[in-house]
Amino acid sequence: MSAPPVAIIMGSQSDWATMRHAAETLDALGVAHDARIVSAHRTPDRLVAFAKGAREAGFKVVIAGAGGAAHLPGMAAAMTSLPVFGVPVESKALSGQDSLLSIVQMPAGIPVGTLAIGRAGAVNAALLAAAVLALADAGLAERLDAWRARQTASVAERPEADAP
Ligand code: RP5
Repeated sequence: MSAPPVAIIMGSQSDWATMRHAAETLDALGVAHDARIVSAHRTPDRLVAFAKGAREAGFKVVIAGAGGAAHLPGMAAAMTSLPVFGVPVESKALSGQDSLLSIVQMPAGIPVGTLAIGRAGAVNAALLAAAVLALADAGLAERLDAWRARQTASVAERPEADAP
């Protein structure tokens, strides 16, 4: 059986609080996905097996979230030519700046599309994954446009005085 189009991988269970926002955004767009814990440091063999087999398994896009010394997105990208979007998870020690710099500064030749730190990055990674898949899926393109139109319609013209 072919894998769903999007793989969401993360370095630890503790990353799920961030990465669930990618999963929820894909759910809202009707994009099937599989979320897995794959640590570059603690489960390196699992990472190799996943990344080397991702295309053959049927995945089309990989979203990889990690924090701290965040090697997961880059190492995954080193072993698959599928598009890899990296989400820097907000770390306790350095507020995710360590994660961001670990993910974004890839050497030329192995790209990782790096998103913002934390929830915004997870949501946007899902939206980018959907945009890539929508290139070959007219129904998804319509759902993505509708998602964006709903977002636009939800923005008030003026702030509520007592809202946070
Ligand atoms: C990274 O180390 C993970 O991606 C996580 O963000 C960070 C901390 O992991 P835990 O100690 O919470 O498992 O590999």
